[in-house]
Amino acid sequence: MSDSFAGMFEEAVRVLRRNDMGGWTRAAPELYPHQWSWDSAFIAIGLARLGARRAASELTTLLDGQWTTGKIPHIVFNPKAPPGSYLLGPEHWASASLSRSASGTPRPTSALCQPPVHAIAALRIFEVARGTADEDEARSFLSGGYANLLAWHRYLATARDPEGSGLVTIYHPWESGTDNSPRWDEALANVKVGELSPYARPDLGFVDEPSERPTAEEYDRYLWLVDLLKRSRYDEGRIYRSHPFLVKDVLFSAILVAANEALVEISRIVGARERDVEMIGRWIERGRRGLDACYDGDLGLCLDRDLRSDEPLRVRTIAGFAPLISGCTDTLREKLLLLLYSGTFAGDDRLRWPLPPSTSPREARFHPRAYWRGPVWPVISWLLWRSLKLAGEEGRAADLRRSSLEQLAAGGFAEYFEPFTGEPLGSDDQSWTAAVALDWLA
Ligand code: 9WN
Repeated sequence: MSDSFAGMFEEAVRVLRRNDMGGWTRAAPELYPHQWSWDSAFIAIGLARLGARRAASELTTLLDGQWTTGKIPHIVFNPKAPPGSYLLGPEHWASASLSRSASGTPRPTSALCQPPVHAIAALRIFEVARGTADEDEARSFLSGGYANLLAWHRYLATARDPEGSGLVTIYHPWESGTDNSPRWDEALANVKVGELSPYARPDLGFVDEPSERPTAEEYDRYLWLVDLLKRSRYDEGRIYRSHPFLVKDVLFSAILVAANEALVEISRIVGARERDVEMIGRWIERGRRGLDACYDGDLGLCLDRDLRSDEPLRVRTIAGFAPLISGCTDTLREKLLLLLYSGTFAGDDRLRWPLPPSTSPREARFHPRAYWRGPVWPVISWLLWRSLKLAGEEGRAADLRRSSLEQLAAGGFAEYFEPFTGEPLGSDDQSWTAAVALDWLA
């Protein structure tokens, strides 16, 4: 561990212990009192550094919430959370009563999903445990979870990609994990909000300023889209026919490719059938082809596509670097890296640290404090760092890691950071931020 970050590892452990709910971890102490899907995957990656058993239980408790369709819901609820502490509690989603596929889960769940980091996390638990006393434990966790992970990826490759495009369709900005990113502005503008019951915003009580959270207009649309999904009884076919927000998400799709690469390795470790391995291989190829087709030569980025308007969503955000995460040709990687380190992203000389902001500061809709419209998110930095390492970009990966750790040393384990000042924003003691720090420091 690097001396200059002495004490940070222990601090990160303290955050994860504070948020430990007994076998699983809440995403943040107050703002997010439940178990979130992709948060848990990142948390498991961090916990792997403390032992395989607790890291594995982070994922198995999440997988207990899996629907029979294979979907891993974006929230598995905490039965002990104070009522009203999070805007949409289990009673609002009513998942088990509206959909038979959600009825068998021990804890209630939401009905959306989030990017599939889980197989990457599961493999990481094994890799860290390999050659230690935890290896058998990690191997039996992989054997137990393999079928769940395969079912999850199959769900994404089928229900979420009936076109066979290799790209995942999302039904709600929350599914992207990058909720108020300008990626979704145009698609959301086409959603006509109907009659909504009045609602309060508990999230605004847990941050310093409302500008750090999505606006009232955005929230109306978020809630309206959930109402429409409920009316469809969360049935994929009905949603596909009538839902006004259907978007091919390039970041989600790229994470799926990377997760499928991890699943191939897992399938070999657990001795899965060869035809599974072949099928996963086909998903990987299809995913890369789909992402290639989304590359926009003018912006030099990969763009999401609105299926309702059949138009690409033209805005420069971190999601545009999706092919770095999925893996791509050397030529495309070179072009993307040039842009990533240019003044349009991490090379902007006003930045406190050379870390990629969630939205390019050159975009008119960039906002340095507003959540996914500009701030730096450590988990996204971690994903890019991992991709750089896999691509053999050791020097760039090392710099990204160091700058990220400097950011955390100065601002703590915040949810996200103002890119120019480094001010910590959103929730304090955010679990996934502490988790990626553990991985970086171990
Ligand atoms: C809605 C928990 C989650 C993250 C998302 C982040 C934020 C929720 C919210 O918090 O979303 O899912 O209420 O704002 O955008 O990426 O998983 O940390």
